[in-house]
Amino acid sequence: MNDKLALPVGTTLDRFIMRKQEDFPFATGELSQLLRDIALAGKIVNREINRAGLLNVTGAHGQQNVQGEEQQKLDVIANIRFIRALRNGGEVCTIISEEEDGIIQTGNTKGKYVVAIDPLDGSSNIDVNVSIGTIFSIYRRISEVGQDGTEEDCLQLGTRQVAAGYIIYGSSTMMVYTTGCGVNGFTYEPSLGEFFLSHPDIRTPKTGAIYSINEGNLNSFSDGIKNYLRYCQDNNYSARYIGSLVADFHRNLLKGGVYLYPATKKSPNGKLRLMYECNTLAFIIEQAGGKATDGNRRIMELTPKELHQRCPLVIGSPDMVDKVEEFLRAEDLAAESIVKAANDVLQ
Ligand code: P6P
Repeated sequence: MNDKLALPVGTTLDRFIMRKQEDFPFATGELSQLLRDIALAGKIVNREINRAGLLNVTGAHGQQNVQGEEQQKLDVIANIRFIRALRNGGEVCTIISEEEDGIIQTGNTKGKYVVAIDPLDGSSNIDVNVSIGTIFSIYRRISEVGQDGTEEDCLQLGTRQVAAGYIIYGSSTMMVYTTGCGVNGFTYEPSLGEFFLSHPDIRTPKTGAIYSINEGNLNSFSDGIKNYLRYCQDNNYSARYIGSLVADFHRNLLKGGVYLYPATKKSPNGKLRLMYECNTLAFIIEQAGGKATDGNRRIMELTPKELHQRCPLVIGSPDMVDKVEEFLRAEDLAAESIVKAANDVLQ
């Protein structure tokens, strides 16, 4: 056979989704269609990002989002693109987005799914050509079909996610997602307009030597975090901090490492959002053999109380997350012993 003359191009995302759908005997294809809708919007956003400097869509949009953050033009464009794709796809009844104050009803009252999305995370980096990303979680609605989705549909525990993923717009554009049966990565081939399976069954290394944290906040970190950073430096770890969560997460997922965004004076509950950043990446990292906590509790078991709720995040290789928690527990023990000693003196 002359098959060497025409090497196979590999498995497209569509074909992979169809094959995996067979793993879900009662799947009726809606989730598969929803994943395709997200991939399509990702292709469109990818095109706009790659030409941002030519289309005058870089820079600030001139408004703030509900987070009080300066919206970039591409934040608004990406938000429109993903909401439109999910509305037109028909499978999603309700959306929460980092760029929208309240829940968004798509009008698809028969849609079985709810999506939580950060349409373009790290977008302040776009003007300087640094990788950015889209982060999304998919839940099955709790409320009856035939009506708009509810806030309860949107505020579900992270453990109830049916799928989670991200698209990283970097040196290449990739879509990485899980439906609870492992993590797979697809690289976009613009000349064919297709995502191809390039990173099957991703497993994160049990440990690593990379730590990602904004050390500019050092003075407002707890002693436990400061002691952990000293431990990293004493062990000659590498500090890598891109300032785009998806890019830092993706590197640590593949190479091993830990990303930390602890509580700071400016963000006493941490900066990152539970519903469409922390829960999403927590599902992925756990499916790849890693861990995600708030420094103490499993991220996916934190109770959501509001749409844009923030939480501290420690995520990555399991042994490294455990080591961070060890330093935080040591700090708690030290604090308790000081309080006990003071009480003993006063009695
Ligand atoms: P800081 C981007 O705004 C983002 O949400 C994440 O992508 C990134 O990891 C983090 O914030 C950077 O925050 O405070 O270090 O600039």
